[in-house]
Amino acid sequence: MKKIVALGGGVGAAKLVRGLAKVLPSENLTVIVNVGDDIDLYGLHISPDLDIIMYTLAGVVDETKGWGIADDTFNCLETLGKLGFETWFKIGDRDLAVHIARTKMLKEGMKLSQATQRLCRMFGIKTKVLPMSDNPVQTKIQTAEGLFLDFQEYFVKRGTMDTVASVIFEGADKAEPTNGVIEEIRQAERVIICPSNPILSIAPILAIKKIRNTLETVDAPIIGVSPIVGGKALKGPADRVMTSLGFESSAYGVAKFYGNMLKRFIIDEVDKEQKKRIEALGVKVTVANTVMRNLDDSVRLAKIVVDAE
Ligand code: FO1
Repeated sequence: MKKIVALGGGVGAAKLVRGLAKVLPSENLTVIVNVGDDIDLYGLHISPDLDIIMYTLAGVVDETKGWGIADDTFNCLETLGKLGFETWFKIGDRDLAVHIARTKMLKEGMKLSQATQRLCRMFGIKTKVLPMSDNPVQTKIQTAEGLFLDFQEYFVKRGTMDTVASVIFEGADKAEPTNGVIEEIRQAERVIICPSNPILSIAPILAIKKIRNTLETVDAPIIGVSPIVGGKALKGPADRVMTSLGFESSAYGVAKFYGNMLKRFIIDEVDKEQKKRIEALGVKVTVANTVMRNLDDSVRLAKIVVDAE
């Protein structure tokens, strides 16, 4: 059975990872997760992308939103609002328990990767979930109007309304990959770049030099899945961010963004006419139905990803 490393961010990655976890033995799957979206709120350390992956693998995610815990209540947030705190980041009561537990572990001296391992164990998750780094990396957004925003301010507070002029991964130049990340990539029989936002979810992982260098020199094929279908992002602002940063908002544009790192790119059937253009970049192409509306879709796409040569 193939050993697979998947790189990803939030909801799109979680959907594919859920499928991969169904088709692979747990010891054969490692997920390396973006932490550039992490935020400190009310004294708590929140790692939204790690949480989305964990909740999805544990089967407790709010399927409608793709983040947060299903059937959560918001009593704490409501009271915080009454006490005059900002409440734009919608943390549910059960979700809050995870942030409290994580923050306590970090305060006691655990690394983020150790806290993640403990949380995964508590949720009964056997897949190895690794933050890309134990060091802080903060995604910052410079807007066309000259604002300099924290990622969640751009994403949630302002609802991605700003035109992105540039993206900075603060701390990435000094960040080390989490222990085990490089070895996992080197030992993998294939590396999957999940259908996550290339610029906001995958680029922060690639901004860690040792991870990028390893991916650029690894023998295992790197297989990407396009998060852009028919020119539009399946979720979030990837299409607009690609355009504002000068990339074509298309499967081709994403393949070009990843450059010669990619061995194969999986694009949606609606984009099949882009196959030849992408192949001209030196990337093999698989055309498939890539939209994951339910677990069956995730499993179907996971099988395609695992079997693609
Ligand atoms: N996403 C939103 O669009 N709105 C929210 O209020 C929000 C709250 C939130 C709380 C905890 C958590 O773990 C994730 C949360 N997310 C929310 C998701 C998250 O901000 C983004 O989806 C990712 O950072 C992008 O991958």
